[in-house]
Amino acid sequence: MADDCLFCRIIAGDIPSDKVYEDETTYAFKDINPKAKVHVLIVPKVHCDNVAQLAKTDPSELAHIVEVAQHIADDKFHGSYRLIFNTGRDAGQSVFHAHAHVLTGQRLDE
Ligand code: IU
Repeated sequence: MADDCLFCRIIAGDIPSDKVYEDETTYAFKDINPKAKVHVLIVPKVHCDNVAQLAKTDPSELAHIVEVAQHIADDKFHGSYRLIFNTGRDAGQSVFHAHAHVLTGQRLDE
């Protein structure tokens, strides 16, 4: 855990969050500034800075995050969803703990 990392502190329960899913390696909670009817952030419990680093250090956890996204979308919107990993400040990454944005719960093709 990184003490200065917001998502590490959320995972530890030091900062409250609206939990959607949790297992041994992964935590998911509602984004505080939702961009869709359902907007969930899925994060690995072990700190790493971004998805590229996660793919290198723990590819099975990255695959697991996709499984969790599918599970959420199966539950909320017949399996359709958008999965986004902002990577780098210039791409809009503002929290430097790897996380997937899952957007679902509504049509996104219009
Ligand atoms: P980004 O890809 O690093 O920009 O995503 C960070 C997200 O974290 C962003 O969508 C914020 O709304 C969200 N967030 C949050 O859910 N809870 C918080 O306390 C903070 C940011 I700060």
